[in-house]
Amino acid sequence: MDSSFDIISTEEVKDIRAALEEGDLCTATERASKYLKDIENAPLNIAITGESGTGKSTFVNAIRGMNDEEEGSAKTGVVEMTEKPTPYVHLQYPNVTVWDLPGIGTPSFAADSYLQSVDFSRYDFFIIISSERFKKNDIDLAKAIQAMNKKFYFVRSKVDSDLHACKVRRTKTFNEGNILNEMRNNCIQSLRDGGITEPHVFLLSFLELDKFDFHIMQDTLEKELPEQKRHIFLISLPNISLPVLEKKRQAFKKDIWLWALLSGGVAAVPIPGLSVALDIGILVKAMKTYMNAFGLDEKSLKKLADTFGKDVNELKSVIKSPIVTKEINKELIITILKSAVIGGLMLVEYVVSTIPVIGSLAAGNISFRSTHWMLSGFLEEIAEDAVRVLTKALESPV
Ligand SMILES: Nc1nc2c(ncn2[C@@H]2O[C@H](COP(=O)(O)OP(=O)(O)OP(=O)(O)O)[C@@H](O)[C@H]2O)c(=O)[nH]1
Ligand SMILES: [Mg+2]
Repeated sequence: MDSSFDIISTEEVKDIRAALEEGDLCTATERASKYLKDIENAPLNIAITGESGTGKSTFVNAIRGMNDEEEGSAKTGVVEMTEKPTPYVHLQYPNVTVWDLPGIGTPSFAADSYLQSVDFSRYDFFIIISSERFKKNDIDLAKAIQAMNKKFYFVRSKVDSDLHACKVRRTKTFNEGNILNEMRNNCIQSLRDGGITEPHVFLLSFLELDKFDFHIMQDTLEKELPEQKRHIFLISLPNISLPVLEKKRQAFKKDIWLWALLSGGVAAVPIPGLSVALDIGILVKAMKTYMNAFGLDEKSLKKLADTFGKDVNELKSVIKSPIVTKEINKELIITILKSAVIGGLMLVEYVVSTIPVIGSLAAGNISFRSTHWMLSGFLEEIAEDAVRVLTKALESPV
C-alpha cells in the first residue's frame, strides 16, 4: 500500500477532508492547523535500561545525534550509578526525551519495584540493552513491563567489538553475516528460554549507529508506535543514513497538502504582483521545519563534518540548492514565487495529482497549488542536498 495512504486514513485527516468536501474551508483549515501542531508536538518518551556498562548512556547520545563530549550529552564510560531516571531532551525537538534509567544489575533487583521507582507509565516504550547474553534481570524486567501493558525491545550492544574479536580469532572462516545471525539467534533463544515468546532483538553498535540492525529497529518502532507519534519519532532521528533521510522525505511529503491548505486558507492575503493569496508565514514555517529536520543548517553541518572527520566546506561544496544557504524569510519566498512565474513555470498548470483526498475546492485553487508546488519543490531540493551531503560525509578518504 502506498505509504501516503496511512496518514490520509487517520481520523483527523478524514475530518479535514470531510470539512473540505462540505466546502467549509474555515473548519478544514482549523483542523489542518491542529493536526500539524499535534504531530509535531506529540510527546515521545523513550526509556533506556539494562545492566551497568552496557552502553545505555552512549545510546542516549547516539540516538539524539550527539557525541559523548557535547554539552548536554549523557556521561559515558564512567561508573556512575544514578538512582533516578535522568531525562535527556532532544536538542531540536523538546517534546522528545530519552531517559537514562538506573542500572538493573544489582543482585537484589526486583522488576516490579524498579518499574514503580522509575515511574513506568511515562514512557512510550522501553529499550533493554545488554552487551552480552540477556540475563535473568533483563527477562524479569521485560515480563514486568509486559504486565504493565507497555512495549519493550531488546538491544544487543557492542556488536562491533564482538565482530572485531571474531575477525582476529577466526581469520580463515570469518563471515560477518553468519556471526551476526548466530548472535541474533542466541539472544532470541535465551529470551525464549526465559519465557519471552516473541522477542524483538536488534544488534547494534552505538559507535556506528547506522549499521547492523538499526534500520530494522527503526522500521519496527515506527510501525508499533501509535500513529500520532510516528512523525516526531521519524523526524527526530539523527541524519546518519540514507534510509533515514528518505523516511523523513516521505513523512514530510505526506503532509504538504495540509501546509498548502493552511497557507492558502483563511489567513491568506493577496501577494502584490502575483495572482495568488497566501499566508507566507506558514510557508516560512514549513520550510524551516524541513531545513531543521534534514540538518542542513550551519551547526548541524559542522557536527556532521566532525563526526566523519571531514571539512565542513567539503560537505557544503555538494549543496546545490541556492535556498539552503539563504535565510528563509518572507522576501525570499516572494522572490521564488515571482521568479517561477517570470521563468515560465506556470503555477496554473501545476497539477496536484498526489492528493486524491482533496476536494475540488482546494485543488482548483491557484493559491493552494502555488503553495503545494513550492513546498514540494523545496522539499525535494533539500532532501536531495541532504543525500549529497551525507554521501560525501560517508565517502572514505582517498
Ligand atoms: N565498542 C563499543 N563500545 C561501546 C558501545 N557502546 C558503549 N560502548 C562503550 O562502553 C562503555 C560504557 O558505556 P556507557 O554508555 O557509559 O554505559 P552505561 O550502560 O551508561 O554504563 P553505566 O551508566 O555505568 O551503567 C564506554 O566506554 C562506551 O564507549 C558499542 O556499541 N561498541
Ligand atoms: Mg550510563
